[in-house]
Amino acid sequence: MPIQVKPTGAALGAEIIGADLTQPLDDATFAQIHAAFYQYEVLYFRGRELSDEDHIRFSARFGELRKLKITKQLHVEHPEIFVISNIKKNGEHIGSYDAGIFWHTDGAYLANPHAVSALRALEVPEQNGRVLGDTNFASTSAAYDALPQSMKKRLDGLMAVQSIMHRLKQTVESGIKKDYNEAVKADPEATHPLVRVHPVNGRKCLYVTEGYTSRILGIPEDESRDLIKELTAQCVKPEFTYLHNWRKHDLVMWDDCSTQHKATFDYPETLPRLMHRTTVVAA
Ligand SMILES: O=C(O)CCC(=O)C(=O)O
Ligand SMILES: [Fe+2]
Repeated sequence: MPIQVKPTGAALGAEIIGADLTQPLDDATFAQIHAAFYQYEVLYFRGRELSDEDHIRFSARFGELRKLKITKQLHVEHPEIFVISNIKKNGEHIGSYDAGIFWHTDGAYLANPHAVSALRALEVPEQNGRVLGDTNFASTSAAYDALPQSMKKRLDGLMAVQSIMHRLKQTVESGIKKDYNEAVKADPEATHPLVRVHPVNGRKCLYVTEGYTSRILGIPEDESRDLIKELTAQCVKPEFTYLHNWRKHDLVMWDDCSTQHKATFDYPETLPRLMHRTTVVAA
């Protein structure tokens, strides 16, 4: 099947045109998509409604899918699917309602973090002809490349703590949540290199986010705090970002080593938004 790869023109992201994800992909088509993914870091597919089975089958081509521990927000029939939604049923949200509130990389707090995430829009909030709830993506490889040599040298060999408690603390402090899901307490944090070497394309990527990075090890606490601030600001500079304006049925996938993302909460609660996400475990 001939497909077209159309770069967004931003530092990251490309649209894949002509791939029919409702059918199993042949190896040659998948190889093209795979190569484009590790080049552009974010890919999107639009225009065709996919089932959960299609979504699972396609994303599992990238590697083993993770069944998350956060049981409450998983799809009842497909535990590989994490539900993100502002919709309530019987007074309770049917999925995670605050995913993406801070810049983050999915699963960074795990010893073996996610490699790839694939998010599909089932319902999008639309107002005055515009779909709200964009997702912003940043290329942490482009952000690293643009650092001065002296900073690259300073970062060489540093390790940082990625902590779900750090995120939850900010969520509670900003009044979004009263407390947090018990299940995630089993995996509260992990230590990773501050600069990761991408396991597939070998690019160096800044692994530091507003949401999860609580501490850089081996340097004084105030220096760690300032450096986290400086590096997270570097990552999300407009020149390293791509803002995705969703359409219903879009499937957007991103690299969890070389990108970070943030959701835009600009839509009223009365407008339903429903997303399903699969995640690939790192090899
Ligand atoms: O809802 C969004 O736009 C992004 C949510 C998010 O962070 C995720 O799906 O990992
Ligand atoms: Fe996320």
